[in-house]
Amino acid sequence: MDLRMLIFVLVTLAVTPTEGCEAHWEKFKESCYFAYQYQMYTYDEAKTVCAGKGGALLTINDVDENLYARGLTRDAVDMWIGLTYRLNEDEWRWDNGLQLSYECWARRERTVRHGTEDCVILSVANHGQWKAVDCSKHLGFICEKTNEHCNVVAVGVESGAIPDSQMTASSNFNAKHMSFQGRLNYQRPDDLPAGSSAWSSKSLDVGQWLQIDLGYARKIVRVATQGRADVYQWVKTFKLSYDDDGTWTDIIDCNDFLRFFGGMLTKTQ
Ligand SMILES: [Ca+2]
Repeated sequence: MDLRMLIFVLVTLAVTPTEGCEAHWEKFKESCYFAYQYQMYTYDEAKTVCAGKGGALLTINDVDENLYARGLTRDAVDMWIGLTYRLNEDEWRWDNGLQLSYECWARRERTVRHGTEDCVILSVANHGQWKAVDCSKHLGFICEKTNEHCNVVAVGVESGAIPDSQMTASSNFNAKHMSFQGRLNYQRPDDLPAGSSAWSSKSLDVGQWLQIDLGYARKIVRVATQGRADVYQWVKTFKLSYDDDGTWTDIIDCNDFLRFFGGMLTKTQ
């Protein structure tokens, strides 16, 4: 190794303190964290600072993350986390709107909520447990950047967790190409006729649809499509729409243009 290469390696190590996170951010599992404890901010100010850095106030999803966050406080300063009573006046919610999957309230804190105590801290006095305080206090805070694609799980079309009755279509070509056969990697059960593979509409025209009832509101981040298994036939492009209030809404892009997906180039790609 010559000297230039050695210097390059040393510099590289110095400017990337934590693999996968920007400088000054710490990595833990799938997220990057930044603890502010030298300048004090209100809850709203802290939220703005985190957003300005491409993150959000910390959301605590499990006991490991809570212990890690407690370590970030260094037992010195109370820190805001992204938990508030202001989004929904009936319950505590994470600032991203999600419900709590894990809770770590200091003793009696959850039930005792006084007037304006609508925001939550990791409390030093309570060893990192959660405490509700007035949102206008000036405190430290923790920002988190998370990769929302890290915890993606299949909704159940491929596995069958979504039953046949929740897969409907504008039309079906015949009994071998029903809507419920439009599953990824579809395997024909023995009691269905040979040649059963893939959903196909009755006619070949624009406007045919396949509808999946997800059962409850879910955030969809990926859609996979696939051509027919036994014949070279596939959908080239498609659009996506969703309905959670009785009105179908098309997926559009950031410029309000209707977004088309797919563009399968071959039977399987
Ligand atoms: Ca988190």
